[in-house]
Amino acid sequence: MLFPIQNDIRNMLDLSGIWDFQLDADSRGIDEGWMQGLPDPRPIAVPSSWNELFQDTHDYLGDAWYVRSFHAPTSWRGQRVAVRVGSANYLAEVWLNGKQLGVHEGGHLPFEFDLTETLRWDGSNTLAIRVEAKLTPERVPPGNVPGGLSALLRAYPAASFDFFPFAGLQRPVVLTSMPVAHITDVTVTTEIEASAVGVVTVHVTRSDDGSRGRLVLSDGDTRVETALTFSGGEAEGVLRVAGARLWGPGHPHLYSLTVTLEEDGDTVGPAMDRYTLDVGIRTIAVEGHNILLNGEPIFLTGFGRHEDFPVHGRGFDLPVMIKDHTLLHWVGANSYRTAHYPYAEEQLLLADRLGILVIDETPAVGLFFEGEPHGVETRLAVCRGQLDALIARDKNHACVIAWSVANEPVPPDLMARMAGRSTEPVAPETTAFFQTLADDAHRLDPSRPVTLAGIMGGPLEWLDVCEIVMVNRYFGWYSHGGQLDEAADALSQELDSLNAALGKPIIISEFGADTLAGVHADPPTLWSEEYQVEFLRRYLDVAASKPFVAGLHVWNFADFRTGQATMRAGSLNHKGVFTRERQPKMAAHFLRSRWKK
Ligand code: GCB
Repeated sequence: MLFPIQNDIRNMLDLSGIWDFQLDADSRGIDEGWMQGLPDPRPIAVPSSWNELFQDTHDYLGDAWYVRSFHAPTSWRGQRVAVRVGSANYLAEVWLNGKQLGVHEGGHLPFEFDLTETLRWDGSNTLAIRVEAKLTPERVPPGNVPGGLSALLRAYPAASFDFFPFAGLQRPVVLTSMPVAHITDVTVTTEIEASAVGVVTVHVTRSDDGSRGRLVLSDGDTRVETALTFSGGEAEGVLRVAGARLWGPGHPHLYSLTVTLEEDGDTVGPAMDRYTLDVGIRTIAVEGHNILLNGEPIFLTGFGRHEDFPVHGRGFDLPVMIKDHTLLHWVGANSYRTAHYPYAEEQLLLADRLGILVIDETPAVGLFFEGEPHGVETRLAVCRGQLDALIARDKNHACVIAWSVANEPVPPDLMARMAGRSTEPVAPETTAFFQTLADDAHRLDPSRPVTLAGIMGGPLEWLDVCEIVMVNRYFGWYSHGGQLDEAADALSQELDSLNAALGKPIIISEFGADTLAGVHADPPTLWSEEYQVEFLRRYLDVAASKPFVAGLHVWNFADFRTGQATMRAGSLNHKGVFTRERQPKMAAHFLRSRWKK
């Protein structure tokens, strides 16, 4: 699904603003016709998560209704009009003027419904979206899992993941218009030939059976174009850029690619549809222990992040995006992982523009394998759908260097493994689960490597389905607390054995210590700013001694909201090197001193 744009042919109307909102704890809304208007609404901001906005919604995850009215511009008449929702966590049902348009499952990827037949042109339209975010074992990510992470953390709400299950319409809701005969998809891949020729291959699909189109790639200095000839709604064009300026951190050069559909005929006809996107010419590959960007090894410095900020929760927030990217540069980070779900598309557009590398993660966090086999099958189907939608959405971003298909899936005998009582191989059907996801990612996008983040260094079989190994490790926090030299030894040994077993690039994709800003201790003790610095110093030093470590992502960029739990002071995970308000802890200055060299 193409990101909505406004140009001379396509239009968009952002429906962000104040909507009517009402909780529906007893699920009465459908029977009582709330899709036509709410009986007792209160105002709410779209986009935002509802949880931190009102006292009575903090932990509420049941049904809630959003309703607003709008007029469609009459100049759009005769066009294909759709409504596109950037993110509705978790399940959304949409009505226009009382007619049900459809249902969408999954909280962090966009969906759209065609309004062309339902839209009223002679008056006001009523758009209603019912959202609910119940935590259930078969959803992705899951919740209320018996014996899961929530039981371990004893967190409320009982998510099986360590971040708050923010609910609501969290990204913009946009009306789009385009011609009935339009571009349906664009897929760009780039290669570099000897003597700096950038080869940009563009695959375009369209909704009609027209035959003619055009590609233009330009950056102000260079302009390359080629005609497209469609057959069966598809065409491919190759643009060769001599002396191409490559994309990468420090030199995020972007070309602008415009795809135009032209009317058939003997002469070049008028444009029927047009779509423009940014293209960075770069390659990404894995060779031995290295991740190669444009053929050169690259070492990742950066963070796991979250979309999280006071008051609006996971709500779309451009100023915070700019602030975060500014701080990434300030601290010397060249990359981040979209832990633990796809982020807003605007974040990736910024990363393209600023030269930040992104490991793009699906919402598959906290997966588990106990229970009914059909439960596992249901989760696999949801994971596959989400991976498919993620790649469809983000495949053209230069910044995206890998797909992460899961974070810390939990093996059935985790407790025994934690206690060192089990080194048994995992059941082959569990490995098949991740092999299916890795195969899907490779099939959908052969141009990028696949990775997943293991839990406590394993299981090896799962890590081995990917080209890049990600390890989340907390020696010195969840174990070896206060004993950082022992923690560093344990880390060193584990990295060596992972390398011996897998022989792939390893990213330490999470490591960190909860730290209360302003708490100081000498000697450094748990929760103090000094301890966080010393903890990070050990990991950076161990990693520097292992040539197979290809990157370090500190957990976390900023403190973030999570469920209420005895291990989570103030319902926050305090492993941020910045506070939730984006003020630096000592650790941020320490990282800067190491990464800005
Ligand atoms: C992890 C998880 C992350 C948690 C983190 C922690 O391994 O991947 O979601 O927030 O540990 O702080 O416990």
